[in-house]
Amino acid sequence: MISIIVTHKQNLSYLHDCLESIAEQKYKDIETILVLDHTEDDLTDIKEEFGESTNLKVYELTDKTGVAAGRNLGLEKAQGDFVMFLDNDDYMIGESLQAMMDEFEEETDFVYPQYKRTYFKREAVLSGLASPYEGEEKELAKVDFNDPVNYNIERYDSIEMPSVLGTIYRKKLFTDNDIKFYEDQPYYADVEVVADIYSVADFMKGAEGALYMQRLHNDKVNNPSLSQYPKDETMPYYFMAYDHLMEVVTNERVRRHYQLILSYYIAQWLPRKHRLSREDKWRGEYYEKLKELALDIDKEIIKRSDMDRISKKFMYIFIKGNEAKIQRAIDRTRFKRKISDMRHDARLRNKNLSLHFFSKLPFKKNWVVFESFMGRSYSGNPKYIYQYMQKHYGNKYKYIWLLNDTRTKIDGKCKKVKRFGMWDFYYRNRSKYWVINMRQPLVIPKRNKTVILSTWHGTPLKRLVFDMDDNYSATPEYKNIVYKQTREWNYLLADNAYSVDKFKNCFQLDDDILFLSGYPANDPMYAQDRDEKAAEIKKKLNIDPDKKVILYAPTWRDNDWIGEGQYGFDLAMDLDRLQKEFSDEYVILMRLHYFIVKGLDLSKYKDFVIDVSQYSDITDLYLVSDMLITDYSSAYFDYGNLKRPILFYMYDLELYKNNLRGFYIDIENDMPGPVFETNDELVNNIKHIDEVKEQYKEKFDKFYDEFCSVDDGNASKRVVEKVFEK
Ligand code: C2G
Repeated sequence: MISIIVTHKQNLSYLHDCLESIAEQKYKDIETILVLDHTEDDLTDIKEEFGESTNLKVYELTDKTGVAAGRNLGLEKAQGDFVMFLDNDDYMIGESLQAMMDEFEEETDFVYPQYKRTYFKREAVLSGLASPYEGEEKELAKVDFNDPVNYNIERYDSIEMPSVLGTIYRKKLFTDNDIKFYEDQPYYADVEVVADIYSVADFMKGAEGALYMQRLHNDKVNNPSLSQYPKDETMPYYFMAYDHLMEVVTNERVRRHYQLILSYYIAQWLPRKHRLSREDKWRGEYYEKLKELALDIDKEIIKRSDMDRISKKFMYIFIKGNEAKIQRAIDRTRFKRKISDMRHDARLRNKNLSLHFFSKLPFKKNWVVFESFMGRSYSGNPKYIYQYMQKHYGNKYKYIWLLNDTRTKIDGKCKKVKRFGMWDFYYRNRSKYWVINMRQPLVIPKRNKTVILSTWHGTPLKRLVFDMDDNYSATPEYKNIVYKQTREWNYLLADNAYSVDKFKNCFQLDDDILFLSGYPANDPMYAQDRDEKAAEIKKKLNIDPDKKVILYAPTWRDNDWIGEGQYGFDLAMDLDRLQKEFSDEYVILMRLHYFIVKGLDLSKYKDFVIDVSQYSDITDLYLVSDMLITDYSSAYFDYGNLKRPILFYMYDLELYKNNLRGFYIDIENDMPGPVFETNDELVNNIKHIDEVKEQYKEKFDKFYDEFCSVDDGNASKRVVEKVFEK
């Protein structure tokens, strides 16, 4: 029997995936030992769902805590001849147990699986939707699966990576040799045990049909994984682990590999940390210890490694141990790295210009920079705040628009600046106010007195940032960057009380920066001249005045990724059919999301379909249209202000809901218009739009009250009066 040992402290949804992967194994001679480490989770449902199928036995740590203690308790309780450790956030794919058991012969000590890493939940991986962990395939191509040392140890370039996870061991390997997990080692527990195991095991084999998925945590802020803890904190344990390795590892190949890893570590971190660390451990205690360890490293190891020239040079000096030379090398290495980075990166050059020059120039209390959709257009909340300021404050302020294309037409007198060009850095440094509707670039540091007015660009329907499950886009880098950016905001506008609530959680913000103002971009929908304005826009777009207008504004999909901020889009709308049915009565405005870079060829539908994807401001398009068709775009919350019918053509609802994003709102019950998935229903709903409107009246009114009722045409005024000095 195999005793599968799982420890659990938090993340019930992870544990669910993990146990499901055990339950689905055809190999049934197992027991699952779940050790609870003072968890606050309620496991009733888990026990019910997996009790039988995994032969679940639950134990609790009482006077101890930590993964090591949990696994040791599991080892004590294990009744099988074989043991396997599975982390509660990881899972198996395929018939892993069977595949590994098939490889065991009499003398085999352990059988290991293939390891892959992922940010995604099991369902996303199984359905083939989740993109693979970047670089994994390249990494795997370099190692030999059938060579255990190469695959399980030499494959990794940090000491914490080799692990016991997913491997099936003969239990006597642990009991006969008195191998236990080190309970005083909270961060690098596996490293030391792996070394112990390798020093006693003689026969090991890989099972290519077994696959263990290590889930990388995607929320560094609330739920960091080992490598994401601050180095300052984990260093003593790093040293403890390294000392242990040097003590027990006799295999020369493995020793040299660990020394190489240490060299990478020193070359990468020391020049950086030596200067920055406040407590100066990187100048004192840590520095001394690293120097001592480095004395044993053979120059040849560094010479033959794939380190870059700058790192190699640094390490040659470091391992020799001459104090004065090392100090000089640290400064020189840092400088050389900076120069080399700057040579390749114009933004970094400008960043340095900012740091050393622009940030020292006097601060201008009446300068305001505006940026909409990351410089893509003159639109959204920033545009309407700007227009209000122009009208009511005139010359009192200097207005600067940051644009990808400085030929963009902007009303009134303002300075147009190329986004990320040198002048962007200059103006952001000197201006007191930044008015944005997405996220500001961190490469341009905010000065202490800068006020960031984040207006955002929509009421959230799809889950955002910290509310996103482990699926597409929710990588730790993303969460970490957003966390940093949102710390810099001084105000965040919300269009309704619901958004206040959601933003607080998804951005992890305190109450005090949230401002329930309504959206400035929705002001024109309440303006007295809105119909005249609509007629003008209709003319500008060459729309036949006798035709009614359908605006189709779908959102983007995380899995259509092409490049950074760039996505593809497959049209699921049967335009031939719509043309046949409706071209006498309607015109369709085709408005793809600003992330979509691949345009559609609509030439065939001339006069019936007008491509307005490049049109700057969607508010104009709302004004001229008689109905909106969308899918999961927050556009419908804004459009709701016009009280015109909205259709939700959600042709990929299941996929979007379960694997791409998930929603905050109950799609089946609470949408203010029909939700459907086929072209038939689309045609039918358009045909009977008056009845549809009538049918949804009650739901629509409820929706309007909850999401649109703060907007009244005066949001710009409220915002400007609150944020800007009179
Ligand atoms: N938008 C647009 N054209 C589309 C879709 C959206 O111009 N075809 C604009 C609208 O102003 C909309 C905003 O972009 O309100 C946000 O669009 P979403 O489709 O909701 O997508 P996203 O950019 O991911 O923002 O809290 C809101 C979320 O962040 C969603």
